[in-house]
Amino acid sequence: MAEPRILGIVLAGGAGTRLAPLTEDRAKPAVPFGGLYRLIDFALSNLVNAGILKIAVLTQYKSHSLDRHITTTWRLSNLLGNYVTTVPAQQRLGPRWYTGSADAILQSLNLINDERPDLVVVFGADHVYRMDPGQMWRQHLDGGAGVTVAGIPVPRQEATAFGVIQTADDGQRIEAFLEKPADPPGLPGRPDETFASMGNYVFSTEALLDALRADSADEDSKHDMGGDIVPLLVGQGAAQVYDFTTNDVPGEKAGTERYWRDVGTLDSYFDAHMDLCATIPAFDLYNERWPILTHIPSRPPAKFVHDDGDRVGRAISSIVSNGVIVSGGCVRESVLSPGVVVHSWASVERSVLLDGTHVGRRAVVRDAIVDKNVRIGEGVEIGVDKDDDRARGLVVSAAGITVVGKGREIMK
Ligand code: ADQ
Repeated sequence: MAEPRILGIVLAGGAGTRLAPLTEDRAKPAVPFGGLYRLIDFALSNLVNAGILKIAVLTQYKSHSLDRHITTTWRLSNLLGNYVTTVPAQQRLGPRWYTGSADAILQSLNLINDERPDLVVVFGADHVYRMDPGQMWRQHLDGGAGVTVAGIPVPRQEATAFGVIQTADDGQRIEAFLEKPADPPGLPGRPDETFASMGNYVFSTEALLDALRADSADEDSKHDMGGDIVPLLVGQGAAQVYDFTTNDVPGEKAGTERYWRDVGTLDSYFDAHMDLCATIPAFDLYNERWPILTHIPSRPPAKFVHDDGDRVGRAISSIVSNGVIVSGGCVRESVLSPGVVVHSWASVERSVLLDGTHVGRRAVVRDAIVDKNVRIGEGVEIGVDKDDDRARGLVVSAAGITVVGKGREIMK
């Protein structure tokens, strides 16, 4: 077969309630990550780097900042008919918003009808990873299935949050698919691990359309991709798995362990940032052969000033974006977004500071996630005494990470 015509669909309607307060006024795919990025940049970069250049991003919940990010950043050349376009919920099939991710696609069928693709590649928007989807759709074409689901082994106790894949003896055909089972089954010979769906699918267009039509007629369905569409195709013997651990990405040493993080909770979001700060990070933002693309704000380079006695402006094991000024404070194992300012004798340790946040003189910020444009006053301590943090109305995560919501001003 000649190169297949492919339409990319990115599901970006998720509310991300477990990331609150970071998702108080933005959709989960729009949550900032890694200093300069938004979560959706990872899925979009993977698709675009693989040459999928017609992409619809289906949005619903609090989509304004997501829409602004996509329309200002992801502008592909119109001349060649390429696009990344956001598609808001529009009540195309009656007076209802999307009831689930499959309904989002059903209500957007006009996009598929316009493009007439051979394959529809449906990716989630919530994960941090690097993947070449080309290897997945080539396996899909070779295997002749209706859908191919990307899978990754995860610890069994974490699999309650995922779709779990059980394969036939050939290791490829999916025999059973359990969406978020209470007691996930282990892998043969590896009882502590489960094969989880990554929420990324390659569909042959006809198989997707047939499944969506059948599902829309089912009154008991929740019209969800993982909960309904994939199990329907599994029931027809038309689903196969793509093992993400076999994916090779240009610029990475063959055999490098695949990194994939669902940053759906405050703790996993925090941990993934700490991964970036490691000397040899498990996820390498610096691989220029498979770049993670985003909008880089035009701000001046980062600046570090003061070196007198106990006042040294520095950052160690940290990611520091442009527009940051570290003026006589010390930053360790932290990720600083554009425009963050850290003043004299302040200490920022194991923290994620989003755009425009200021840390005052002698303040301490530790084990914390601080959203945009927060003012932390002189001498204030955040993340040091968790009871103090809760008393100020801050969220403290299960693992003890303090989270400061957007625009807060915290003074002594
Ligand atoms: P979840 O992530 O829990 O599980 P879901 O909440 O449907 O499933 O989110 C999947 C993607 O769809 C996300 O990118 C989300 O933003 C988006 N989405 C959700 N509702 C939407 C809507 N109404 N309109 C548009 N987009 C919407 C899924 C699979 C599991 C799999 C995990 C992997 O169902 O089988 O294991 O992803 O994380």
